[in-house]
Amino acid sequence: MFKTAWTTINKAQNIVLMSHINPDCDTLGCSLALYSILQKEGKNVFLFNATENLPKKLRFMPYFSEIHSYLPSEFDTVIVCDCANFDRTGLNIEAIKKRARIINIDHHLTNSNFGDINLVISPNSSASMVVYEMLKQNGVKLTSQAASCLYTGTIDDTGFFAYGAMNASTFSDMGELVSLGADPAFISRQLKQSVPLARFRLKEYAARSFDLLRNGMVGLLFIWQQDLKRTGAKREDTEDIINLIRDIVSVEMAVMILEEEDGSFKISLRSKNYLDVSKIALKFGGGGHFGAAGFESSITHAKDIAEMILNEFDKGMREYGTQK
Ligand SMILES: [Mn+2]
Repeated sequence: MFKTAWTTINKAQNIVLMSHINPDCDTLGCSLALYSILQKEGKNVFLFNATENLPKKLRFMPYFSEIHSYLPSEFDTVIVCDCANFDRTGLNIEAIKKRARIINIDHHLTNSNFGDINLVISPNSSASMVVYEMLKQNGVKLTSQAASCLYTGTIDDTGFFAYGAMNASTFSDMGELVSLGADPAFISRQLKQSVPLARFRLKEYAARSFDLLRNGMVGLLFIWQQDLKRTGAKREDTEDIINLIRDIVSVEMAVMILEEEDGSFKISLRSKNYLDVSKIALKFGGGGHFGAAGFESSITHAKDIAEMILNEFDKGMREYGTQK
């Protein structure tokens, strides 16, 4: 599988690298690493991301400034990174399929195998590690920029080696990336010691406003547009808030319901030990991993979404109880 994917990529001449909307380190890590390598191999490569305002925090990643929110006029191959389904790119798959071959590189359990070639390895710590494995197995020499990108994607997706599908080779791979030029201290500083004041204020709001339900096993937080306005926080500042609630000792499932600018909602789910939140997300048209998943909803009342999720929580916990 690793060979087929790389052979196909090698045959291509005009390649678009796609990452998911509201990108994180992993989706950018994959696409920027491949950009670095394919450019060196003499390909025409183009970085696409549909998000208008990319997270400023990730500006330190190599080639970040070369990401475009439009497509080039010509391309024959598209590589989609870290997307459980094609919609995550913000584009319509039918329109792209007419123009190019699609290579799907991912690690989500819920990946829909939408590509012409699907390099989906799940469970796996990150999509960046899937890319690294592909490059290694094909004897491709990494640039230091690529090593840095893949390290960043993995350290972030594993919550600094706290979760995700890790094994001994995750650690040896990370060691290899460091010897190839990734700088752990620099990357940690960029990711950890870079909290904007507005994000800090939003955390303070979250700590004050969440609800504990089901004997403290469920933590529920609503973030409304007015909360973002009041604190000055941006949408990207909400991304790790849910983890604060998950980390409370009694909490098994944390739920964050974020009101989007257009009045729709983004729902994030986290779990700890028993509950597979990717199953819940999948029911509502989303996806993710065992302990971290999400979906979008255009329902009018956020309270109704919370009610539906709580029902799924009860069902999930009952199921777990009978399996025990
Ligand atoms: Mn990922």
